[in-house]
Amino acid sequence: MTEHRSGFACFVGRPNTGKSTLTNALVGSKVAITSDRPQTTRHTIRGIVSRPDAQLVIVDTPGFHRPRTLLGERLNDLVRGTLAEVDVLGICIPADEKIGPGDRYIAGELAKAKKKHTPAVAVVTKTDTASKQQIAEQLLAVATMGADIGIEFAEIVPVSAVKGDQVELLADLLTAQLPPGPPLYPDGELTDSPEERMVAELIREAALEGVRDELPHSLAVVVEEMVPREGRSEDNPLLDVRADVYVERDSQKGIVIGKGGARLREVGSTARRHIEALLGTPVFLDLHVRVAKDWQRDPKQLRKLGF
Ligand SMILES: Nc1nc2c(ncn2[C@@H]2O[C@H](COP(=O)(O)OP(=O)(O)OP(=O)(O)O)[C@@H](O)[C@H]2O)c(=O)[nH]1
Ligand SMILES: [Mg+2]
Repeated sequence: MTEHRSGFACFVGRPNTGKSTLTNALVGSKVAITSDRPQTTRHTIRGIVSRPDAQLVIVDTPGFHRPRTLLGERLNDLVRGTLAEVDVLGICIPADEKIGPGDRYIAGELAKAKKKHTPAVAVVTKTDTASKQQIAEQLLAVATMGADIGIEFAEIVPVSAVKGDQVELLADLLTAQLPPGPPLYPDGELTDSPEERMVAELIREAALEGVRDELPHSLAVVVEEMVPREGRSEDNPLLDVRADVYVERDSQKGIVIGKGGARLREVGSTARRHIEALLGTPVFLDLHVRVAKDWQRDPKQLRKLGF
């Protein structure tokens, strides 16, 4: 029998490179919300992969971005802190996009963290969107970038989280970099995110669908209350969830609510289905849209919204 291993791997990378989708694929369950809007992830989210020989905890991060607001700066600090704490670093670079300054900047941040001898793995994501030749070229380009920056990747792995290609292999390769140790979380636990955070995220994910420009960045969700409806019998429960959807300007409020409230109703019913699936109980979801003026730049508001 081999020795049991356990520890943490984190994913960094430009916005939209598939970090959260890959985290979910590795865990085999949706622990992080995903969207085609950049900067979807705003917290570090731990997804737990338990196997007989190892427990691999994936830390999905907001990536790294050019900070334009106080929120952006806070998120970058959060990611930097995570890099210093994990056992193996993962950088995600999509197969279908040329390597750019953003990737090189992030690889540079990894190189700094790697000074502490943390191994780094490069993941070429979204291989289902690229030809074999494109993938081969990207693997080479990633190795070249690593050499330029002075970071030697322990592995460079092509994966498709959507198709499930090579996801198992990536789990094996990350696990191989972990130190020996006992499980860190109880078997069967998939994430340590509090339920209220997960519920808020599912609402934000539904609200992100179909909004454009600056609005995705302006959205924040806070769950104010989650209580079982009184007077319900045990076999007919209902959970009352009351949540606030925040935007930054009055003009955005109307967009989120939609004509006659149509859009908000749609967001509510999509989110409710996902929350019911997560919690395994029928839910009554009560959403309110509120304005928190320029919250991304305001320390007080950021605190209120959980950053
Ligand atoms: N075709 C394809 N699309 C993918 C794959 N992985 C992710 N995507 C898509 O890429 C977009 C971004 O995915 P996310 O997982 O949210 O990316 P992220 O890196 O976590 O993004 P941020 O949290 O904003 O930094 C979504 O529309 C995903 O559906 C993949 O393997 N194949
Ligand atoms: Mg993400």
